[in-house]
Amino acid sequence: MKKSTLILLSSLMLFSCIRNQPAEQKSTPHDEKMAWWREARFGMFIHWGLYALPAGEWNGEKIPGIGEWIMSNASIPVKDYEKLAGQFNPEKFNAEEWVQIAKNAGMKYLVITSKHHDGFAMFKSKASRYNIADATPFGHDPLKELADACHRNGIRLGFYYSQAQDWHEPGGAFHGIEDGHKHWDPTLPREPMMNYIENKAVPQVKEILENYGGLDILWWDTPYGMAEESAQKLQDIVNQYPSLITNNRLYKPWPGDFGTPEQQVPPTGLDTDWEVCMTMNNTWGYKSYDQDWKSAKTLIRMLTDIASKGGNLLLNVGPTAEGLFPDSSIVRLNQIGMWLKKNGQSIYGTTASPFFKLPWGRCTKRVDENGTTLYLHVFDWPNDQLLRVPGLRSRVSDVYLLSNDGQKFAYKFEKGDLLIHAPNVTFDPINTVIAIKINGKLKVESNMPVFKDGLIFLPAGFADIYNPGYGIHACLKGSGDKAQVSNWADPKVRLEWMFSTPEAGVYTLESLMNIAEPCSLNIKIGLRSVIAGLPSTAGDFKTIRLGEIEITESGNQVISLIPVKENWKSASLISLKLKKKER
Ligand code: JFZ
Repeated sequence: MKKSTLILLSSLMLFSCIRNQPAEQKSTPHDEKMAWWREARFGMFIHWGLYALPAGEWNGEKIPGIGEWIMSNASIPVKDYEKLAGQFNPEKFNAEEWVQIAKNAGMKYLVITSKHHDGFAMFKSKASRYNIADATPFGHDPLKELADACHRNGIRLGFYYSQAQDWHEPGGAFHGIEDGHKHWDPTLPREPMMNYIENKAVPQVKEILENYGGLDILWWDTPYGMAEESAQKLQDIVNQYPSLITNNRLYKPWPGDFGTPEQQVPPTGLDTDWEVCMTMNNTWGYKSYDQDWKSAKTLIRMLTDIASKGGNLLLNVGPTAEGLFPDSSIVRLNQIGMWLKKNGQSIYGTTASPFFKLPWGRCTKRVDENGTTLYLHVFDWPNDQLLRVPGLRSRVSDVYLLSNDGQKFAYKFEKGDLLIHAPNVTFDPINTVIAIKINGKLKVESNMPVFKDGLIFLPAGFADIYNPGYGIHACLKGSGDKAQVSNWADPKVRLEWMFSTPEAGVYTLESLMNIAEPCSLNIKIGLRSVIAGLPSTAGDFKTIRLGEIEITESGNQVISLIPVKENWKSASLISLKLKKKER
């Protein structure tokens, strides 16, 4: 659920009725346009272009970084990169097959690179001859076939278009242009960016919107060097297509229809519509030797996590130069599809969790004319046969296994929590979905941590982990009392907890941590901050005193732990404790 909603709601009242879209709120034309997209929850991203040919290697050298950036990362001269077009002949490309794989994975839409930063159009274009139909032995337009296959199969279609970066054109942008850097190829003459916008980007965007039977999504990217005037020329075209959905990457200050967290899942929901774009390994465009694949379990839980926060997942595939999806991608998509066939009802058309944090998993909800259903996504099946649903204040009419509604669960209320009797069988080790039918209105009392006897305990499982898109990700490991934030090695990772306190005052801080080498943490609450020096704990978890900090106002707080990057090495954390200091 959204952090801002939470703070607002719980500061208004402790006992609250939380709904994602209040019934009395009328839907606007924007809501109508977004309706299918919000319902869809899961789509496929496809990064396909000339870069699939070198597949991560140039002149016999493995080039680090994401595959579709090889031209820039290996500083390949424009004339040399152009030669790839002469070899591009994806004879095994089969649009129907691609769409079937997406559909079978439970994906409802597909977004494909029509032109990436390398400037090569993967569609037939009159605006530039540097395109797949005119410059390759393949000689025709695969996106036309893909569009037809999508329409046949009821899959919504989006095109990615790199409107700013175009490494092939004298007026195109590239990484570093804003800092005055030069293009790596000195033989490419320079022209004003507006020339490129007017002569290539604008006509090509018109082409893709006109020639494919209507796109559902236009996915802009990396607005490097974009002037508002250029962005406006493109937006004017978009405005002629009122049902077209666009992202927030046309021009930095413009929000578009949805936000695009990249390679990271935000720890809480966002105030806008949003879609996480994510790779299954570490590259978007095909790299032959990137075999660092996320497991199906990770991906299924990720989709669930995102849905529980109200967002979409756009999961990437990088096809080969032959036109095939990598086998490792197909295998994972198939596993996700099998899970969704049983449990799709708990993902499609659902809205965000009404709960603060659930130590054992996630929750999604459905509110429709048949009433309200909560879907409990159990990642860690309870050992003590009790699944606790904190602060549920509604009446309940049924609790059952979503994949088999004959499997009912006994339940009772205790001290304001719903306790579900979970038998000693794990139904699905990846994610078991239990449905709760709510009788009447949904009411949930927030289980945000509150001070008791001048003390507050903030466990790892309640932390919001802010990971960087590109960098080492920290994660929650283990469950229950042993849950820990581990792999906290990248100083860009910060941890935050929300809690509430009835009293302003000075608080002492301590934490149960495992610290590899002496380092320091910047700790912030509101406008106050302290730097805590952390000793090495010699490979064990130890209680570390972090100093004291003043909380200047009572009510809801956010505490942040931010590594001091100069000396950060690696740490794990089990909990944080705050204690009110007696005067
Ligand atoms: C962009 C592209 O550059 C990339 O090739 C891919 O298409 C991805 C989906 O989108 O990736 C980015 C965007 C922003 C940053 C890094 C990569 N960034 O801000 O560091």
